[in-house]
Amino acid sequence: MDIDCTTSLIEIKSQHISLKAPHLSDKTHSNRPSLRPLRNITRRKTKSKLVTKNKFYNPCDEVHTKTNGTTCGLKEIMIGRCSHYQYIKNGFMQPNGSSTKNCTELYEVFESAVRYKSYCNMNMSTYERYFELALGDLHIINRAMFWSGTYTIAHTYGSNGRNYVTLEDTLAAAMVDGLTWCGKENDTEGFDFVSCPYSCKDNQWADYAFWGLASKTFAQLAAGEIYVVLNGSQANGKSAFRNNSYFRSFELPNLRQNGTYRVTKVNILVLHSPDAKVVERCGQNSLLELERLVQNKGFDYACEDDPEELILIMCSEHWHARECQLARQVLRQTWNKKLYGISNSS
Ligand code: N1C
Repeated sequence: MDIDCTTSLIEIKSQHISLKAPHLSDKTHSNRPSLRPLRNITRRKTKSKLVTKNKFYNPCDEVHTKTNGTTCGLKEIMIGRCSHYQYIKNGFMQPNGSSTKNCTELYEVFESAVRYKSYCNMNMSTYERYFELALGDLHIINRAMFWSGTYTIAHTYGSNGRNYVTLEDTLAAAMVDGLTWCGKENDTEGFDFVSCPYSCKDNQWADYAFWGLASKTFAQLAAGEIYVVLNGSQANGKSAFRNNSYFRSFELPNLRQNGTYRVTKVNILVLHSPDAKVVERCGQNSLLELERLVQNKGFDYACEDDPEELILIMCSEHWHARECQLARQVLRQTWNKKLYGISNSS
């Protein structure tokens, strides 16, 4: 299955690259661990009811209970999301001729990888069959979008796969995005619904078993020109292209260098938040290192600071930022001209 630029609803020009949002690094719906030494893992926890570890108490007896463990109704949610995905995305994510997935089978493959298994025994091959089945025949041509430190804007601009395709727009990730799960040995349910470990001190790969492989697989599906949205105004001395990022650890190393579906060009978009300090621009510091790595892999490299579309999206949510004031006035005048034929009416 190919997701080609021809299926895109907008025209994509490689020299003009686009994205969204003022809060560049906001993340939502994530239970993914950050790529840090394990003791520093800062996985987001959902607000939960206090649930005690009582052998006979099943927190999921109450509908919609949120715990620190496996999401109640995991199976139903995953199968429901899968069916919904195939219904909704048919057309632009799954062009004619692509195979429809059997959602129950997909869930069962996922479940067999994790149920009754100890979380800390997971590794980067645990979910291989799941990704193979969910994404095996997919190629994302000229539309794959990677990001680091720019979750919100990248997803807004990507527009749920209509413009660009992020990892979360793929079936394999969409089925579990924002959910939590962990297996439990010697248990009737085979899942721990009370609490999941946040890290495994003897096996850091357990923490990346799913999302590490998801990122790696997504990178292997990307073909042609790809887009990477980076944050050039990171706080706390963080660089735009930083060590320990998923992008650097799992995605960049796995971009295809050969074959029909190889990556040809890497388009970097560096964003600077309105009202925030500029920390790095194209051609500076960590972006130089990125350029070197990309070229060593034989890909063309382009870097653009703040493409206009992205400035507009950033300003749309930050109208009051100093940098957006003038743009706002000019837009008002232009629209007035369009509406009334004059540029200065209020
Ligand atoms: O570490 P990052 O960025 O470089 O990871 C981003 C990179 C993207 O291109 C995605 O394909 O890796 C993938 N990815 C996600 O899709 C994702 N959704 C939510 C990686 N991490 C993801 N998260 C959460 O954001 C997770 O908790 C992880 O630790 C952060 C990483 O975000 P980042 O530093 O902005």
